[in-house]
Amino acid sequence: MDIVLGLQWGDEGKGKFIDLISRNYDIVARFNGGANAGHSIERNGKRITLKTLPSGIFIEGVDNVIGAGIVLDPVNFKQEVLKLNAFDMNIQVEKRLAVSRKAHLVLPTHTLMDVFMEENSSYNTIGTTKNGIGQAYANKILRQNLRVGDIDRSDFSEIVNHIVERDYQQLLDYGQILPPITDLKDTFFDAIEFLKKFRWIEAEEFLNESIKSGRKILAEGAQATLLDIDHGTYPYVTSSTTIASGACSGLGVSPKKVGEIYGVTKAYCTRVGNGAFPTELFGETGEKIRQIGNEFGSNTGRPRRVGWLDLPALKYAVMINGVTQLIITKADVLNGFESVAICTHYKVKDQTVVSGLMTDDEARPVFRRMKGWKTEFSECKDPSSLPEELLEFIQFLENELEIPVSYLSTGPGREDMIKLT
Ligand code: 2SA
Ligand code: MG
Repeated sequence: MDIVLGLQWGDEGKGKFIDLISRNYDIVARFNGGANAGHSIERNGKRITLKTLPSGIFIEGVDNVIGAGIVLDPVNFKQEVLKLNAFDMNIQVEKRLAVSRKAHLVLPTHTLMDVFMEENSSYNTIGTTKNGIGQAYANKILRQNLRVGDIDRSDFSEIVNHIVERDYQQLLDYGQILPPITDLKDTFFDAIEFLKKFRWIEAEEFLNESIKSGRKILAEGAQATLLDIDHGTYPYVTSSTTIASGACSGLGVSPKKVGEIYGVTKAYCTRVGNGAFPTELFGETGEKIRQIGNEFGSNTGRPRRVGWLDLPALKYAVMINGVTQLIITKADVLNGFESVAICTHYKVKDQTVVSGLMTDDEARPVFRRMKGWKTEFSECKDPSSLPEELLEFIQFLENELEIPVSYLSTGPGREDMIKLT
């Protein structure tokens, strides 16, 4: 099993990379998160954003799996599937997807509670995607949640009604203005009926049997390393394990079965939501990168914060995940820049820090300026056609991180990806 994951704060272009390489695999499996993901893929010049569905869904012959580590919102899932089936009549998600019976369900009140907490927290507003992710995982940890397999229980509706009514009342007591509870329930149970059309499986059995019979699995990470619940910029993180070990726990596959770990990074940094971002750019350059790079949340449309590449954070992410190959995306966004910068280390008081996550206000990033590159990327099809300055940028990262850069993405389409090694 190989793993693809983001090394920054998400939106590194994992979906596009997976879409490219998934034809080399038999199975693509999502292991964490849920509808908070926004994996954008271009098809015939049109952009489609996947949320809960794995990014292998476009490739005929690839089995897609939603693993136990996922929190699945049936309502959101139904909308996503209908949209995708309408977008491409040949896909028929039902045939290409199987869902773990152990995946957790997001209830409508989880989402409402997420919105309430975001709008009323007095001390740490996270800037969530308001998809009820934290609430669903919290209830999972409390051992109070329902899973896909529970839908078969005779008392399933009774339990859902109990939880939803209880939490709805709590939100009313807090003074929230809410949609009618009957609407919430009807939409939810209708989406549950829809979910019944899909194959529910013991995903860990299926995946391990597949490995035994020589089939190749690609584990697809959502969000990214610096948003990991344990190792990210807590509390400004998501609620799941986004790192390589999350692929093993979220899918039920042993670490012994892991091969390549592809880490995806942009040539610069972005972040949506609150929390530390020491290389953030506030002026004209930041705005320019945001506009050229179309740095807006793919589902929520939120403007993403933008900054220079953070090498200490990248080293930390490579270490935590055991990345074996680096993928650099969006090099084209910096095309034509006179110079680009990379934060090589931090000064914290009189200390120098070369690897780690800087959340300390006193940490001062120290930048290395490098000459920018200028080329016609549409004409660059192999490494030898890349501008020298960009090759130097890549070489610098390879030396510092001690791993090869195996792919470089130079545009939004699947064909805009150059294999370097
Ligand atoms: P949540 O909703 O509880 O997971 O939010 C917690 C933090 O995690 C961040 N987060 C994300 N950051 C970048 N991209 C994400 N996915 C979408 C995208 C987001 C969108 O690909 O564009 O459409 O805005 C994602 N999902 C979660 C979030 O910003 C919080 O900081
Ligand atoms: Mg995204």
